[in-house]
Amino acid sequence: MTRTCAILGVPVQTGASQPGCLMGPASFRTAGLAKILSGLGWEVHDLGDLAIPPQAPLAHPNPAVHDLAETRAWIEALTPAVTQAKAAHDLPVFLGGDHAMAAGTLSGLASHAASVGRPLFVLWLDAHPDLHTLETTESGNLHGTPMAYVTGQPGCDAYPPLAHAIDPKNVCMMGIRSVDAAERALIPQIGIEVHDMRAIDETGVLAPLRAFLKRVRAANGLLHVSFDVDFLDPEIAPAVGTTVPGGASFREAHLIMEELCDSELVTSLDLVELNPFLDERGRTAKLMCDLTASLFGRRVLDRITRSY
Ligand code: HAR
Ligand code: MN
Ligand code: MN
Ligand code: MN
Repeated sequence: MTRTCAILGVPVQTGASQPGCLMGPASFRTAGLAKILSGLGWEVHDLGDLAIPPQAPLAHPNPAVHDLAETRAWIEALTPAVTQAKAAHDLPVFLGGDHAMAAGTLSGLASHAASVGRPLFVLWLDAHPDLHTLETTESGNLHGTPMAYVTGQPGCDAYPPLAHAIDPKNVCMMGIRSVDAAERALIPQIGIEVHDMRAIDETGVLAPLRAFLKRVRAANGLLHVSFDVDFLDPEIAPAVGTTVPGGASFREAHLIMEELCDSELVTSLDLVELNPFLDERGRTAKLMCDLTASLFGRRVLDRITRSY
């Protein structure tokens, strides 16, 4: 049976410090994402771009916080749209937009997971854990907050009330290499599994990924992958506002996508933080599309057996 994939554009950029992520969905479409996925045998439904109405400013006790009303509105618009997109398609792809988008996609997916009675797992590919609350963020850039919100941390009550929190023990982070003090304290406290770049250097990506996928399978979980462009090394992916040196290589990233494909466990995907204004002749957009292709079944040679 043909598997269906939805594409939903989410042109949010107010969570970042500089403009440009607004053009993310257009850049993915220009790079031919829909055609690539349909070429791999998927039935692709492009749902267009989500929008929010203009917002009146909303103040927060933390004076660093900016564009709070916009992020709130995106979460409110996304939550039902995402629940619906997931209910109707095997593998919806949410095109950011900055990573504040994940506050809405994960809130919507958690509701969907609750409605089908399965736990939601999250593979978070990022240089950053995005674990700030609205109280701890020093930059005030709300793309640094989605993981705190969706795991139900106190300090996010200026966001819409969360119907279903995600268990932090069901989250696995890879690629992490820029962590602020408040986030550093929170990680062991809530028990998120974090494989920083040093750990990746030591073990490679495959061993920790397989261990996580084994847990997802044993729990009959849904698996959401949240892929921040800055997970990748800036040498291969320059189109992001928050580059951090020492990121994942071309092959490490493809290997993760290939293994995810073989696992057949992935049920939704975020592609976030692409800032086309900073790209070089579309190369980051093209790379993100090729990585997505690996997740959707592009391969050099067929493999017969799963390796775990
Ligand atoms: N932790 C830093 C801050 O809060 C940087 C956050 C950057 N976040 C993203 N998404 N680019 O991962 O400002
Ligand atoms: Mn459809
Ligand atoms: Mn991020
Ligand atoms: Mn990041």
